[in-house]
Amino acid sequence: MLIKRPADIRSSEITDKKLYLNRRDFVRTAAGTAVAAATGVLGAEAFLRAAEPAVHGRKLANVQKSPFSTTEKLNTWEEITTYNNYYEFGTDKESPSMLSRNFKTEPWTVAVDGECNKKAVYHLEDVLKGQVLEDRIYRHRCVEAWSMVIPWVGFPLANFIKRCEPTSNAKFVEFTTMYDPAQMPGTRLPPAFGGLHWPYVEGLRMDEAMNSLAILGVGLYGEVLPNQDGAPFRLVVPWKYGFKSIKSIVKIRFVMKQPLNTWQDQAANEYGFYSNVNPDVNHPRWSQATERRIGEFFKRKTLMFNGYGAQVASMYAGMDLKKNY
Ligand SMILES: Nc1nc2c(c(=O)[nH]1)N[C@H]1C(S)=C(S)[C@@H](COP(=O)(O)O)O[C@H]1N2
Ligand SMILES: [Mo]
Repeated sequence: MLIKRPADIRSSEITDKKLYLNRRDFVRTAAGTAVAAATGVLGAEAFLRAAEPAVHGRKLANVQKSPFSTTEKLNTWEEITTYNNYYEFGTDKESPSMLSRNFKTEPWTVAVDGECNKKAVYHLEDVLKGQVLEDRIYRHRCVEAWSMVIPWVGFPLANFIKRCEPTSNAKFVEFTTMYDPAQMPGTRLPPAFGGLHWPYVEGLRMDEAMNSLAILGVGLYGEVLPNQDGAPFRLVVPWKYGFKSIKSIVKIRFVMKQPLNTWQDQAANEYGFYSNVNPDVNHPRWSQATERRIGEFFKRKTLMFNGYGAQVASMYAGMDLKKNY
């Protein structure tokens, strides 16, 4: 995600991961005071050490295959765990792999609130109880015009929503990420250094949340989620830009009004509520027509709804997707 960029960067270069607050470039080009400030906040580790793939975690048992999986070539464990967007652990792609290592994800609770009958604070084990875990190999398209293919493990969000018994007033679902400055150095960054308004919030319209493609992800490559990928559980909505797939969820709230999601709040001219992948609606500062699959050299054409139109396009029939971006 890119909020600011130096005026001399051409938009065609925007997707180059080295350009935005990358440790090396940052150290090379930023004023000394900025480096000192950010080093103080994020820790010298963020600048001195290289990204490290996640150590392997617990295997998840009885994972079923999903008919919704793509057969495209998977991105590697190393790619998926060293190239992350997770601003709570730094604004560049490598920091989350380094700075989230000691993030505590057990025990974990999630508060269910708002327009539903089963308001409660649930232990994650109870959220998972009775859920059939599935392998869901999905394309993952970031608004910064890169993509990956990720073998998630998760279960349909709809299954959990039904258990919460939303009332007829529930028109949207709002999700909130953990906010813990003691554990999340990125949340201590002032906005001038890329910090966001915390906590990170995302939302889906009720029918989107109930769509069978939307899952709560608890793992990847058959193992529990690494911290940098949103442990212990996160949303995965593959027809939308990556930022909709909120990580480390601590609250799920059923609401009547469309939630103000973090990136819209941050830059309403650049990010909307729907954020469906759409090659015809460019970001104001760069094109969405193509994408770079991490690990590939040539760019690919971006597909409408990230290639998931057959499952999701009908939800937007009659909507102007250029206005509702
Ligand atoms: N809480 C939180 N969730 C987040 C983000 C974030 O910064 N904070 N970044 C989003 C963005 S922009 C993307 S592309 C995906 C990246 O997921 P991945 O690192 O598992 O590939 O996470 C999304 N979820
Ligand atoms: Mo993203």
